[in-house]
Amino acid sequence: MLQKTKGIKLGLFKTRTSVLEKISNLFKKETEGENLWDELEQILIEADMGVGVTKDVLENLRKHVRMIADKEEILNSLEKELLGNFLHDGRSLNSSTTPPAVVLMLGVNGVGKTLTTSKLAYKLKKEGSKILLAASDTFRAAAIEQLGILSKKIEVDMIKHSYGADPAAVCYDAVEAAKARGVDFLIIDTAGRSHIDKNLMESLKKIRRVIDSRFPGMLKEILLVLDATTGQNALSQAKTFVDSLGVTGIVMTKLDGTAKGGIIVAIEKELKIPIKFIGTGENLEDFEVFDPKVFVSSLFEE
Ligand SMILES: Nc1nc2c(ncn2[C@@H]2O[C@H](COP(=O)(O)OP(=O)(O)OP(=O)(O)O)[C@@H](O)[C@H]2O)c(=O)[nH]1
Ligand SMILES: [Mg+2]
Repeated sequence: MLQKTKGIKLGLFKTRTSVLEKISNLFKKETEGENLWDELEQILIEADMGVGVTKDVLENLRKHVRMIADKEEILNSLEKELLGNFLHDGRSLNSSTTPPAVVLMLGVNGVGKTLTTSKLAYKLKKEGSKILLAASDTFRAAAIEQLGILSKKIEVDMIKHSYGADPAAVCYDAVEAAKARGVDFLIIDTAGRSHIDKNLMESLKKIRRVIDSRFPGMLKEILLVLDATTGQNALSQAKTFVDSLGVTGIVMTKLDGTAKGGIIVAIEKELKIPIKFIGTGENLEDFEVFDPKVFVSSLFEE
């Protein structure tokens, strides 16, 4: 538990120091009245909490706190208000009473799908589950090799075809193999490309169709991987995936690389889809189940 908290705290280092520094400066400058509220609004927007969330949070805050007495008071109240924006449940990974549970990883290029696929596999394996990976990114040269290296590192088997093969055929074979081998979770890595790429969307829809029609009920999770460093762009990308493919959960990666970690709040509030995991670095261990309470307290704890 202690280690988990440390993970997210370090991962949120840039966001936390930026937000806290700016709030400290407010009090050093002895900003008062409307100016103080305006500057606070600016701080939350700069952390990428989004205009909607920021307005709601400050409106509620103003109802309860007429005069901001000190920094502590503001931090405590902000913590409470931000927490109110998160969903109450549905955060754990969907599994299956009749395994395998199939987990499909989606996202535009470079967001961290392949590394996240391996991080998730590694975590589930350490928890005692039997895992199989599928290299369904047959589009990018070297994608199969990249997942191959990671799968060896974590000692998990991988199903692959060759470069250029039909991604849905890889998935079909992988589900058959997962059934035959008594696997608990089959995790499928897919190709990236720009989200406006029609071919990618069609290819992903075909994967969904094949799994849903040939193996009804087995697709338990469609995890959308989003790169926190892309800020509000992540939100528009997410909407496209949610509308065309359905998404059961979100993984927010690269939180360690941004001062705009507030995007987490904006995404969950706007999409009403649970953020299930976060990535906080390039190591396989830099990955954890997302906990809003820990997130919010890590954000404001000095
Ligand atoms: N700092 C940091 N880097 C990350 C994190 N997750 C992924 N990366 C890095 O992001 C880069 C891209 O990761 P990939 O897993 O290859 O991304 P992808 O979405 O599979 O990319 P494509 O297959 O090209 O679409 C790599 O250099 C990863 O090490 C994270 O949580 N933190
Ligand atoms: Mg990849």
